[in-house]
Amino acid sequence: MLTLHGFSPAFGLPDVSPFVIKAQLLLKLSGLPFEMRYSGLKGAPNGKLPWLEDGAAVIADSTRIRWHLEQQHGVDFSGGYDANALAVAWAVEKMLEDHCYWLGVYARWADDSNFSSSTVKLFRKVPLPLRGVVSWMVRRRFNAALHAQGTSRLSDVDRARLAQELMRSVAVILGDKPYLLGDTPCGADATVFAFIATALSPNFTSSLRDAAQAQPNLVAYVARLREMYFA
Ligand SMILES: N[C@@H](CCC(=O)N[C@@H](CS)C(=O)NCC(=O)O)C(=O)O
Repeated sequence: MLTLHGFSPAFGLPDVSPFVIKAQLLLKLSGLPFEMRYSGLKGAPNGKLPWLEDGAAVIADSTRIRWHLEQQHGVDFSGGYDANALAVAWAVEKMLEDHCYWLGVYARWADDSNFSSSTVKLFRKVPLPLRGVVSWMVRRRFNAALHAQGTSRLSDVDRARLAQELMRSVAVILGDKPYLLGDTPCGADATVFAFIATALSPNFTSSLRDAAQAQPNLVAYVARLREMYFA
């Protein structure tokens, strides 16, 4: 049995982490039986989630999980598309993981109003006397990462513009197709769903959410895949 380790469902999403949602959807697309375990970061081989247990094998990182499913279980995530289409899909995936991700982290951790109305709920299981200090420490770590990566050094106007360009690009590539590249899903659909669904979470007010909401085909895509895979 395959076991996928994640954080937990939250904010109307299958998981707090878009990378966990991506891995979850890859497993669903693979058709292989698997179970979810919400074990937190304890035991995570590289200190991050998701990670997968497959018998004695331990695989950290959502992209490595995909490669593992392809190499060890013969899963074909190409959807039968050609090399040009798959190159576009790979670029979209990495734009979402390395760019959209940080705009989302900014909305959750740097924005005071979102933090105090929603993000702070992630700490509800921490005993009360420690809750304030633990949430402060985790927030400080995310804000340091946002500073190092650069997203928090931009103005609100620039972040909004980046969010709009990003969502517009994905929306143009998706067009009116049911999946990113056509009539059948490919591996990149797991990433597109995970990151656009996360951006659309109603719990966080942000220019990222506004930019996603401004693209009706992205909103419809997320609703469709949610109904098909996470109903
Ligand atoms: N490249 C990794 C990224 C995973 C990742 O960044 N996970 C975050 C949650 S979204 C995490 O576990 N962070 C915990 C930490 O940094 O302490 C993947 O694709 O799985």
